[in-house]
Amino acid sequence: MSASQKTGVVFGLANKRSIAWAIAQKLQESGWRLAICYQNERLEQEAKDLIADLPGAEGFMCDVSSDEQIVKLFEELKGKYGTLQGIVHSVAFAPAEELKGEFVNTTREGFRIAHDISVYSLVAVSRAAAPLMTEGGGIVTLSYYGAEKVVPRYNVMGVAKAALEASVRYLANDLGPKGIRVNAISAGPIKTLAARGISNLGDMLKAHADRAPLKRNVDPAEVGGTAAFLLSSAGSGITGETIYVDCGYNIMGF
Ligand code: NAD
Ligand code: 0WE
Repeated sequence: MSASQKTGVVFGLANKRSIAWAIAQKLQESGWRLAICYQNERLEQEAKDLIADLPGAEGFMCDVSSDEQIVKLFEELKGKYGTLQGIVHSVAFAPAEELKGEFVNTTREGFRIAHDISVYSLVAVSRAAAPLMTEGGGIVTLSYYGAEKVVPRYNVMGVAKAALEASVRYLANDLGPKGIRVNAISAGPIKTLAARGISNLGDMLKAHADRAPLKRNVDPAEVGGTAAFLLSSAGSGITGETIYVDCGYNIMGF
Protein backbone atom coordinates (compact mmCIF):
# COMPACT_ATOMS: atom_id res chain seq x y z
CA MET A 1 0.00 0.00 0.00
CA SER A 2 1.28 3.45 -0.87
CA ALA A 3 1.51 5.88 2.05
CA SER A 4 -1.35 7.95 0.68
CA GLN A 5 -3.73 5.09 -0.13
CA LYS A 6 -7.06 5.41 1.62
CA THR A 7 -9.06 2.50 3.00
CA GLY A 8 -12.85 2.41 2.89
CA VAL A 9 -15.67 0.13 3.96
CA VAL A 10 -18.73 -0.34 1.74
CA PHE A 11 -21.94 -1.86 3.17
CA GLY A 12 -24.76 -3.17 0.98
CA LEU A 13 -23.37 -5.35 -1.78
CA ALA A 14 -25.99 -7.85 -3.00
CA ASN A 15 -25.21 -8.17 -6.70
CA LYS A 16 -23.74 -6.36 -9.70
CA ARG A 17 -26.75 -4.03 -9.85
CA SER A 18 -26.30 -2.82 -6.26
CA ILE A 19 -25.56 0.88 -5.87
CA ALA A 20 -22.87 -0.31 -3.42
CA TRP A 21 -21.14 -2.06 -6.31
CA ALA A 22 -21.20 1.05 -8.53
CA ILE A 23 -19.73 3.04 -5.62
CA ALA A 24 -17.08 0.39 -4.89
CA GLN A 25 -15.97 0.43 -8.53
CA LYS A 26 -15.62 4.24 -8.58
CA LEU A 27 -13.73 4.24 -5.27
CA GLN A 28 -11.40 1.51 -6.48
CA GLU A 29 -10.74 3.50 -9.69
CA SER A 30 -9.96 6.51 -7.47
CA GLY A 31 -7.28 4.48 -5.67
CA TRP A 32 -9.16 3.29 -2.58
CA ARG A 33 -8.45 -0.03 -0.89
CA LEU A 34 -11.83 -1.51 0.02
CA ALA A 35 -13.50 -3.78 2.54
CA ILE A 36 -16.87 -4.70 1.04
CA CYS A 37 -19.65 -6.06 3.21
CA TYR A 38 -22.57 -8.30 2.36
CA GLN A 39 -25.45 -9.25 4.62
CA ASN A 40 -25.38 -13.03 4.96
CA GLU A 41 -24.37 -16.47 3.65
CA ARG A 42 -27.10 -16.33 1.01
CA LEU A 43 -25.36 -13.39 -0.70
CA GLU A 44 -21.79 -14.54 0.03
CA GLN A 45 -20.95 -16.39 -3.19
CA GLU A 46 -22.25 -13.69 -5.54
CA ALA A 47 -20.54 -10.96 -3.49
CA LYS A 48 -17.22 -12.83 -3.34
CA ASP A 49 -17.25 -13.45 -7.11
CA LEU A 50 -17.66 -9.70 -7.72
CA ILE A 51 -15.12 -8.66 -5.09
CA ALA A 52 -12.52 -11.05 -6.58
CA ASP A 53 -12.52 -8.89 -9.72
CA LEU A 54 -11.83 -5.67 -7.82
CA PRO A 55 -8.07 -5.33 -7.15
CA GLY A 56 -7.23 -4.95 -3.46
CA ALA A 57 -10.81 -5.45 -2.28
CA GLU A 58 -11.77 -7.92 0.45
CA GLY A 59 -15.20 -9.27 1.39
CA PHE A 60 -16.72 -9.39 4.89
CA MET A 61 -20.06 -10.65 6.15
CA CYS A 62 -22.01 -8.29 8.42
CA ASP A 63 -25.68 -8.10 9.28
CA VAL A 64 -26.13 -4.48 10.38
CA SER A 65 -29.11 -5.39 12.58
CA SER A 66 -26.59 -6.99 14.97
CA ASP A 67 -24.49 -4.78 17.28
CA GLU A 68 -22.22 -7.77 17.93
CA GLN A 69 -21.54 -8.31 14.23
CA ILE A 70 -20.80 -4.60 13.72
CA VAL A 71 -18.38 -4.47 16.67
CA LYS A 72 -16.68 -7.71 15.55
CA LEU A 73 -16.33 -6.45 11.98
CA PHE A 74 -14.60 -3.22 13.02
CA GLU A 75 -12.27 -5.15 15.38
CA GLU A 76 -11.25 -7.26 12.40
CA LEU A 77 -10.87 -4.18 10.18
CA LYS A 78 -8.73 -2.47 12.83
CA GLY A 79 -6.40 -5.48 12.89
CA LYS A 80 -6.22 -5.65 9.10
CA TYR A 81 -6.10 -2.01 8.08
CA GLY A 82 -5.36 0.03 11.21
CA THR A 83 -7.13 3.21 10.22
CA LEU A 84 -10.06 3.94 7.90
CA GLN A 85 -10.88 7.06 5.89
CA GLY A 86 -14.24 6.25 4.34
CA ILE A 87 -17.54 4.46 5.03
CA VAL A 88 -20.36 3.88 2.56
CA HIS A 89 -23.75 2.81 3.96
CA SER A 90 -25.92 1.52 1.11
CA VAL A 91 -28.42 -0.52 3.10
CA ALA A 92 -32.20 -0.37 3.48
CA PHE A 93 -34.96 -2.79 4.32
CA ALA A 94 -38.65 -2.78 5.15
CA PRO A 95 -40.85 -5.91 5.18
CA ALA A 96 -42.33 -6.30 1.68
CA GLU A 97 -45.94 -5.95 2.93
CA GLU A 98 -45.14 -2.41 4.13
CA LEU A 99 -44.36 -1.30 0.58
CA LYS A 100 -47.84 -2.21 -0.63
CA GLY A 101 -51.11 -0.43 0.11
CA GLU A 102 -51.36 2.59 2.38
CA PHE A 103 -48.92 4.10 4.88
CA VAL A 104 -51.73 4.38 7.42
CA ASN A 105 -51.64 0.56 7.70
CA THR A 106 -47.95 0.44 8.67
CA THR A 107 -47.49 -2.13 11.45
CA ARG A 108 -45.53 -1.40 14.63
CA GLU A 109 -43.11 -4.21 13.75
CA GLY A 110 -42.74 -3.03 10.12
CA PHE A 111 -41.99 0.49 11.32
CA ARG A 112 -39.44 -0.84 13.83
CA ILE A 113 -37.65 -3.06 11.32
CA ALA A 114 -37.51 -0.36 8.61
CA HIS A 115 -35.97 2.12 11.04
CA ASP A 116 -33.63 -0.42 12.65
CA ILE A 117 -32.09 -1.64 9.37
CA SER A 118 -32.34 1.54 7.30
CA VAL A 119 -31.58 4.24 9.89
CA TYR A 120 -30.18 2.99 13.20
CA SER A 121 -27.57 0.93 11.35
CA LEU A 122 -25.97 4.17 10.11
CA VAL A 123 -25.66 5.39 13.70
CA ALA A 124 -24.22 2.07 14.90
CA VAL A 125 -21.75 1.81 12.01
CA SER A 126 -20.66 5.45 12.41
CA ARG A 127 -20.02 4.97 16.13
CA ALA A 128 -17.99 1.79 15.53
CA ALA A 129 -16.02 3.34 12.65
CA ALA A 130 -15.18 6.72 14.22
CA PRO A 131 -12.40 5.43 16.53
CA LEU A 132 -10.64 4.00 13.45
CA MET A 133 -10.99 7.27 11.51
CA THR A 134 -8.18 8.96 13.41
CA GLU A 135 -7.07 11.07 10.45
CA GLY A 136 -10.64 12.19 9.72
CA GLY A 137 -12.66 10.95 6.78
CA GLY A 138 -16.08 10.66 5.27
CA ILE A 139 -19.30 8.71 5.71
CA VAL A 140 -21.87 8.51 2.89
CA THR A 141 -25.35 6.99 2.98
CA LEU A 142 -28.09 6.62 0.34
CA SER A 143 -31.46 8.32 0.50
CA TYR A 144 -34.44 8.82 -1.80
CA TYR A 145 -36.86 11.66 -2.61
CA GLY A 146 -39.65 9.78 -0.78
CA ALA A 147 -38.04 11.19 2.39
CA GLU A 148 -39.51 14.62 1.67
CA LYS A 149 -42.43 14.16 -0.74
CA VAL A 150 -45.02 11.38 -0.79
CA VAL A 151 -44.20 8.59 -3.22
CA PRO A 152 -47.16 6.18 -3.16
CA ARG A 153 -46.21 2.79 -1.63
CA TYR A 154 -42.75 3.92 -0.53
CA ASN A 155 -44.62 4.35 2.77
CA VAL A 156 -42.59 3.59 5.89
CA MET A 157 -39.36 3.71 3.87
CA GLY A 158 -40.08 7.39 3.16
CA VAL A 159 -40.41 8.07 6.87
CA ALA A 160 -37.22 6.06 7.51
CA LYS A 161 -35.32 8.05 4.84
CA ALA A 162 -36.49 11.32 6.47
CA ALA A 163 -35.04 9.99 9.75
CA LEU A 164 -31.89 8.92 7.89
CA GLU A 165 -31.36 12.43 6.48
CA ALA A 166 -31.91 13.94 9.94
CA SER A 167 -29.46 11.38 11.39
CA VAL A 168 -26.89 12.53 8.83
CA ARG A 169 -27.16 16.07 10.23
CA TYR A 170 -26.86 14.97 13.86
CA LEU A 171 -23.94 12.65 13.09
CA ALA A 172 -22.24 15.44 11.10
CA ASN A 173 -22.46 17.68 14.17
CA ASP A 174 -21.06 15.00 16.52
CA LEU A 175 -18.26 13.80 14.26
CA GLY A 176 -17.30 17.12 12.61
CA PRO A 177 -14.86 18.04 15.41
CA LYS A 178 -12.99 14.76 14.65
CA GLY A 179 -12.72 15.76 10.97
CA ILE A 180 -15.32 13.19 9.93
CA ARG A 181 -17.88 14.40 7.39
CA VAL A 182 -21.27 12.71 7.02
CA ASN A 183 -23.47 13.13 3.94
CA ALA A 184 -26.35 11.50 2.08
CA ILE A 185 -26.83 11.05 -1.64
CA SER A 186 -30.48 11.19 -2.69
CA ALA A 187 -30.48 9.02 -5.80
CA GLY A 188 -33.17 8.87 -8.46
CA PRO A 189 -34.87 5.48 -9.03
CA ILE A 190 -32.52 2.76 -10.27
CA LYS A 191 -33.39 -0.82 -11.26
CA THR A 192 -31.69 -2.76 -8.44
CA LEU A 193 -32.70 -5.76 -6.31
CA ALA A 194 -34.26 -3.35 -3.76
CA ALA A 195 -36.36 -1.73 -6.51
CA ARG A 196 -37.34 -5.02 -8.18
CA GLY A 197 -40.35 -5.54 -5.93
CA ILE A 198 -42.06 -2.37 -7.15
CA SER A 199 -44.97 -3.40 -9.37
CA ASN A 200 -44.76 -0.38 -11.69
CA LEU A 201 -41.03 0.34 -11.63
CA GLY A 202 -41.04 0.67 -15.43
CA ASP A 203 -43.72 3.39 -15.28
CA MET A 204 -41.86 5.14 -12.44
CA LEU A 205 -38.58 5.17 -14.36
CA LYS A 206 -40.34 6.52 -17.44
CA ALA A 207 -42.16 9.29 -15.50
CA HIS A 208 -38.88 10.20 -13.81
CA ALA A 209 -37.03 10.47 -17.11
CA ASP A 210 -39.86 12.51 -18.68
CA ARG A 211 -39.99 15.06 -15.83
CA ALA A 212 -36.28 15.34 -15.00
CA PRO A 213 -34.44 18.25 -16.67
CA LEU A 214 -31.86 15.82 -18.09
CA LYS A 215 -34.69 13.74 -19.67
CA ARG A 216 -33.24 10.42 -18.58
CA ASN A 217 -32.73 8.19 -15.54
CA VAL A 218 -29.70 8.12 -13.29
CA ASP A 219 -26.83 5.79 -14.06
CA PRO A 220 -25.56 4.04 -10.90
CA ALA A 221 -22.02 5.03 -11.97
CA GLU A 222 -23.09 8.67 -11.45
CA VAL A 223 -24.05 7.86 -7.87
CA GLY A 224 -20.67 6.12 -7.53
CA GLY A 225 -18.88 9.19 -8.85
CA THR A 226 -20.66 11.47 -6.39
CA ALA A 227 -19.80 9.18 -3.48
CA ALA A 228 -16.14 9.18 -4.57
CA PHE A 229 -16.26 12.99 -4.77
CA LEU A 230 -17.81 13.33 -1.30
CA LEU A 231 -15.16 11.00 0.18
CA SER A 232 -12.33 12.84 -1.58
CA SER A 233 -10.58 16.06 -0.59
CA ALA A 234 -12.74 17.80 -3.23
CA GLY A 235 -15.67 17.34 -0.84
CA SER A 236 -13.78 18.57 2.23
CA GLY A 237 -16.14 21.51 2.90
CA ILE A 238 -19.36 19.49 2.70
CA THR A 239 -20.99 17.82 5.71
CA GLY A 240 -24.52 17.09 6.96
CA GLU A 241 -25.81 17.51 3.42
CA THR A 242 -28.17 15.58 1.19
CA ILE A 243 -26.92 15.81 -2.38
CA TYR A 244 -29.32 14.92 -5.20
CA VAL A 245 -28.13 12.66 -7.97
CA ASP A 246 -31.45 12.47 -9.75
CA CYS A 247 -30.99 14.21 -13.14
CA GLY A 248 -32.62 17.28 -11.54
CA TYR A 249 -36.00 15.64 -10.86
CA ASN A 250 -36.33 17.20 -7.38
CA ILE A 251 -36.12 20.81 -8.56
CA MET A 252 -39.31 20.64 -10.64
CA GLY A 253 -42.58 22.14 -9.38
CA PHE A 254 -44.58 21.22 -12.46
P1 NAD B 1 -29.67 -3.49 -3.16
O1 NAD B 1 -30.75 -4.46 -2.85
O2 NAD B 1 -28.67 -3.89 -4.14
O3 NAD B 1 -28.96 -3.00 -1.83
C1 NAD B 1 -29.58 -3.02 -0.57
C2 NAD B 1 -28.64 -3.74 0.34
O4 NAD B 1 -29.06 -3.69 1.70
C3 NAD B 1 -28.49 -5.24 -0.03
O5 NAD B 1 -27.15 -5.52 -0.30
C4 NAD B 1 -28.95 -5.94 1.23
O6 NAD B 1 -28.26 -7.15 1.47
C5 NAD B 1 -28.59 -4.88 2.27
N1 NAD B 1 -29.21 -5.16 3.56
C6 NAD B 1 -30.53 -5.25 3.87
N2 NAD B 1 -30.66 -5.59 5.16
C7 NAD B 1 -29.41 -5.73 5.68
C8 NAD B 1 -28.89 -6.08 6.95
N3 NAD B 1 -29.70 -6.42 7.97
N4 NAD B 1 -27.54 -6.12 7.13
C9 NAD B 1 -26.71 -5.80 6.09
N5 NAD B 1 -27.13 -5.46 4.86
C10 NAD B 1 -28.48 -5.43 4.66
O7 NAD B 1 -30.46 -2.16 -3.65
P2 NAD B 1 -29.92 -0.67 -3.88
O8 NAD B 1 -30.97 -0.03 -4.70
O9 NAD B 1 -28.53 -0.70 -4.32
O10 NAD B 1 -30.03 -0.03 -2.41
C11 NAD B 1 -28.94 0.58 -1.75
C12 NAD B 1 -29.38 1.85 -1.07
O11 NAD B 1 -29.76 2.82 -2.04
C13 NAD B 1 -30.56 1.72 -0.12
O12 NAD B 1 -30.36 2.53 1.02
C14 NAD B 1 -31.70 2.26 -0.95
O13 NAD B 1 -32.75 2.76 -0.12
C15 NAD B 1 -30.98 3.38 -1.66
N6 NAD B 1 -31.65 3.93 -2.84
C16 NAD B 1 -32.05 3.11 -3.85
C17 NAD B 1 -32.67 3.66 -4.96
C18 NAD B 1 -33.17 2.79 -6.09
O14 NAD B 1 -34.06 3.23 -6.83
N7 NAD B 1 -32.63 1.60 -6.28
C19 NAD B 1 -32.86 5.05 -5.05
C20 NAD B 1 -32.42 5.86 -3.99
C21 NAD B 1 -31.81 5.28 -2.89
O1 0WE C 1 -35.11 2.57 -1.12
C1 0WE C 1 -35.62 1.94 -2.02
C2 0WE C 1 -36.05 0.51 -1.83
C3 0WE C 1 -35.80 0.01 -0.43
C4 0WE C 1 -36.42 -1.31 -0.11
C5 0WE C 1 -36.82 -2.24 -1.06
C6 0WE C 1 -37.36 -3.45 -0.67
C7 0WE C 1 -37.87 -4.47 -1.66
C8 0WE C 1 -37.82 -5.87 -1.08
C9 0WE C 1 -36.60 -1.60 1.22
N1 0WE C 1 -37.14 -2.78 1.62
C10 0WE C 1 -37.50 -3.69 0.71
N2 0WE C 1 -38.05 -4.87 1.16
C11 0WE C 1 -38.27 -5.93 0.35
O2 0WE C 1 -38.80 -6.97 0.79
N3 0WE C 1 -35.84 2.58 -3.22
C12 0WE C 1 -35.59 4.00 -3.31
C13 0WE C 1 -36.40 1.92 -4.41
C14 0WE C 1 -37.88 2.08 -4.38
O3 0WE C 1 -38.67 1.28 -3.63
C15 0WE C 1 -39.99 1.70 -3.79
C16 0WE C 1 -40.01 2.79 -4.67
C17 0WE C 1 -38.66 3.05 -5.06
C18 0WE C 1 -38.18 4.12 -5.97
C19 0WE C 1 -41.15 1.20 -3.24
C20 0WE C 1 -42.36 1.79 -3.59
C21 0WE C 1 -42.40 2.87 -4.44
C22 0WE C 1 -41.23 3.38 -5.01
